[in-house]
Amino acid sequence: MKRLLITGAAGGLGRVMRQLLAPMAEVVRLSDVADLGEAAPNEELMPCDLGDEAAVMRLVAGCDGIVHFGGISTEKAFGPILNANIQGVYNLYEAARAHGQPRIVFASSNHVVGFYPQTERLTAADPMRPDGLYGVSKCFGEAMAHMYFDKFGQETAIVRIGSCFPEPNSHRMLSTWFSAEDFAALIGRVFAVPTLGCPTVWGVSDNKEVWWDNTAAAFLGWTPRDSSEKFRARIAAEGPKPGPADPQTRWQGGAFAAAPIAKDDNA
Ligand code: NAI
Ligand code: 15L
Repeated sequence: MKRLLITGAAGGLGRVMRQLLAPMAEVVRLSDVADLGEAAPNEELMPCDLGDEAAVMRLVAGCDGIVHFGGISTEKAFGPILNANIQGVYNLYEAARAHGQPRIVFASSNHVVGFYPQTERLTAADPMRPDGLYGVSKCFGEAMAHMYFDKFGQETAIVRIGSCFPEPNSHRMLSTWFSAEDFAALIGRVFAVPTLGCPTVWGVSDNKEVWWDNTAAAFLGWTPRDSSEKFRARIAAEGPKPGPADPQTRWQGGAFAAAPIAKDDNA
C-alpha cells in the first residue's frame, strides 16, 4: 500500500513492527505521544495524542491502512484509559470514516476474556469476561470495530493479542506467547485478503498449550509458525509453576484479574 499508519509506534510492539512492517508500504507514518526517534527514509513522524480529535483526524488523512497499537497497555486508573483507549478509539474510527475507511488492525487483548479460568477453551464467539478497566476498554474498542463495520462497512481485524514479547517470562506466557514474526505475518494477511469483514483473531503463536481456537479466522490463510516450547526449559529452571489458586495459574488474564481498581492517574 502507499501509506500505512502505525499508532503507538514508540511502544514495545510499535518499535518492532516499525521494522517488520516496513516492506508493506511505500511510506510508514508513525505516531505516538512518546519520542519516536529519527525517521528512516521510508518513514514520516506525526506525534499526536489519541485523545485529541482534531489531531487524530489529521493523522489518519491519506492513510491506506492503520495498525492501531497506541494506548494504555496495562491496568491503570480510569482517567488515562478514558483518554487513550476510549476517546482515542472513537477519534480513530471517526477519522477513518472521514478518510476513506482504511482497513484497521485493532490491538485488542486477551484481557477481554481474562476472567475465564485457564482450564476453559474459548472461541471468539464466547462472551467477554474482562479482568479490569484496561480489559473493559478493549471490549469497548472491539464493540466500536463491530459497530463501524455494521453501520458503515469499515473493515477491522480485531486481534486479541496474548503476550507479544521477545520471549515469554512466566509459566502463563508459555500459553499466551505471540512472536512478533507471527504477528507481522498475520498483519500481512489482513491487508492482503480481498474481503476482511470484522473478524476476531486470537493473537497467539503455535504453542503447545493454547486456550484459544482460531478456526473462525482460517479464511485469512494465516498459520502461526513459532512456538513457546523452546523457552519451556528456561521458564521451568527459573521457578516452579505457581499453585492452582494463584491468579497466574488460575485466570487466563493472570495477575490482571487480581489487580485493584487504581485511583491515581499518575501511578
Ligand atoms: P506499549 O505501552 O509499549 O505501547 C503503547 C504506546 O501507546 C506507547 O508508546 C504510548 O506512549 C502510546 N500511547 C499511550 N497513550 C497514548 C495517547 N493518549 N496518545 C498516543 N499514544 C499513546 O504497549 P505494547 O506492548 O507495545 O502494546 C501495543 C498495543 O497492543 C497496545 O494497545 C496494547 O494494549 C496491545 N496489546 C499488547 C500486548 C503485548 O503483549 N505487547 C498484549 C495485548 C494487547
Ligand atoms: C496485555 O494486554 C498487555 O498489553 C501486555 O503488556 C501483557 O501484559 C499482556 O497483555 C499479557 O497478558 O501478557
